[in-house]
Amino acid sequence: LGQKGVTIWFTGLSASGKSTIACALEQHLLHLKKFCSRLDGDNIRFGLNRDLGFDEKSRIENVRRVGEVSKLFAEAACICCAAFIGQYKAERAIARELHEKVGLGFIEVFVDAPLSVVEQRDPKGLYKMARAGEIKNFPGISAPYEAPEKPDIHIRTDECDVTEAVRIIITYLSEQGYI
Ligand code: GGZ
Repeated sequence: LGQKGVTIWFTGLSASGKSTIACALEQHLLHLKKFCSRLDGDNIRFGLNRDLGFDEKSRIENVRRVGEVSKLFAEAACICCAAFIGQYKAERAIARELHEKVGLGFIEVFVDAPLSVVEQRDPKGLYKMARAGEIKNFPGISAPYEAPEKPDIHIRTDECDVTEAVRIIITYLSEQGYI
């Protein structure tokens, strides 16, 4: 293929725009005829990880398994776009380490928007339910979200649109020799 495998991990609060950007990036990469895949809650939590809920232990296990699966994709020379909250730094660091110890790339993209903004968006009404105590353990409200201190890429989704976000990531991938 002549393609280097890499995982692009989108981390950020619920409704920050992770899946939206990952989808748009995947489309762009497909147009470029690159071998890519996308993992997110919609295709992982209903299949491979359907036994996992949203308590702290389950989320840690969710991120651990996604780290392992994305590594397998990257090993197969794929550009793997993984969009998961991944609320803990330590868990994201483990995913990175899994990749780097076998020479695979790992790019952490911080999909960042202030809590006030994501709470305003609230597309699924989850923030409202979390505020009301109807769902527990919600990152940003009733559970921590540990933002990356030094993400490889930092995107403020309250300041830039999806097209711009994709452009930033594509430029980075190109500079790093992945595309
Ligand atoms: C947290 C929930 C919950 C509860 C459903 N708590 O923004 P979304 O809605 O579309 O994506 C979120 C997703 C979080 O799963 P992840 O696999 O990304 O999280 S983690 O990395 O923490 O394992 C959210 C939705 O699932 N969702 N119910 N109770 N998020």
